[in-house]
Amino acid sequence: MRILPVILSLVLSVWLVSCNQSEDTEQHKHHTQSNMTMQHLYMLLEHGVSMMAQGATLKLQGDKHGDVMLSQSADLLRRAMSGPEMAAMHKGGQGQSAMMHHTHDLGAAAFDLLDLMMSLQETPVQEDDYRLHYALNMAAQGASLKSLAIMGMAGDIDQAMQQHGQTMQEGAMHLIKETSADTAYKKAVLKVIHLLANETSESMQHSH
Ligand SMILES: [Cu+2]
Repeated sequence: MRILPVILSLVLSVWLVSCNQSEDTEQHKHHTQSNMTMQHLYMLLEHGVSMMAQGATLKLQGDKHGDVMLSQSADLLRRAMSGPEMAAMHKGGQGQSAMMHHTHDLGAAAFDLLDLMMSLQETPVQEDDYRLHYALNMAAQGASLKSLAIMGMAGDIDQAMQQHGQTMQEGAMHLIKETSADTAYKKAVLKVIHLLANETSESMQHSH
């Protein structure tokens, strides 16, 4: 007759452990899901910056499509930074993460730069500006490759993407090496490039 309580307590403890595990799994799923959303928002932002760089170059050349690209970039930036996903993450307590801070720093710098780009006028070739736009695009594309790699969805190829992303960003840094921030415009472009090339998004990988 002693066996029954033993069995009961065993059943109970197995049940408790499995509940606990499924709770952990749920939590992990939730966490992974919001990391994934965060990376996607960050990628939208990176794409917006890449479009800005190209739009601004077209605008300097007097091409009207430049304005279209700049306004589409503005839509993308707004979608990423003030959409329902961002609001939900802040509500869920993720507003203080390093990744979130970095994303908002980048978003704010990108909006500032976009304002300046929108008032660019067609000008005779300005080597510096073209080089800066080129570097900005490279830095954004490099960051985007790295963001995709960080999500770890494609096995070994992620490593190659991460490496090429890094190469693109180093290329961007090399291009701007001799550019001095002697105008507000250059300063704004350089700021976005530096934010893109900074490694903060990598810390996401180890945060869970
Ligand atoms: Cu946020």
